Amino acid sequence: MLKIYDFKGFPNPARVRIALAEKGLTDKVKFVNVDVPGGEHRQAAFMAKNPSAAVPVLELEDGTCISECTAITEYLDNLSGEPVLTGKTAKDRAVIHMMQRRTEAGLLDAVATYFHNATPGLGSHIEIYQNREWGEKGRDRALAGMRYLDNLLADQPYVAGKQFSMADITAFAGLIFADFAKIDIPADLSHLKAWRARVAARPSISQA
Ligand SMILES: N[C@@H](CCC(=O)N[C@@H](CS)C(=O)NCC(=O)O)C(=O)O
Repeated sequence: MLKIYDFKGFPNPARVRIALAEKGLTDKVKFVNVDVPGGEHRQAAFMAKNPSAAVPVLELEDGTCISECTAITEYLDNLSGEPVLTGKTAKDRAVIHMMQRRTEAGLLDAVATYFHNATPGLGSHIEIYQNREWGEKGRDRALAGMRYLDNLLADQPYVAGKQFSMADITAFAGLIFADFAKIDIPADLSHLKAWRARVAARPSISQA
């Protein structure tokens, strides 16, 4: 059986849990809890699976470990049919890849920079180096990322165009993380808020 090492409720694990639910694969994996707040992800046994010391990790039946939500999602997409989250045509695949990365860097990872540097984050035993100024910069980048998405979503239903994709999952997780880190979506970003409500109504989201 496939295994997912993660910590339920955290934003990156949520990306894979949403992808699994979208693909109807949730029952095909065994979830293994990694005590991230307790620092288990920094211990040798877990770092042998992911040297980046981060969850989630997908472990295949032959022992191959795949980290990075995008790589895991690509693997799941190749396992089963609709909806295809990473695109079908050359153009769709490239646009989804681009928008995913833009959203990951400009929103989700920017929120993470704020959370881990300018707030207590996961606690002093985990946050052994913090740079407050860099953290505040992350917050600015996250707010700019939200505004960018709001403009985009004025003209298209989903982050990469007409279809729900991996880029929407990344953006949705970015907003989950923003809530957690107490970065409010600016009140005037109505398109982003409407998109969020639309995506939140998908059955895959309530399962994550
Ligand atoms: N780019 C990675 C990010 C993974 C990540 O940062 N996960 C967080 C949990 S949401 C983590 O494990 N953090 C551990 C830490 O900050 O020490 C991915 O796509 O999987």
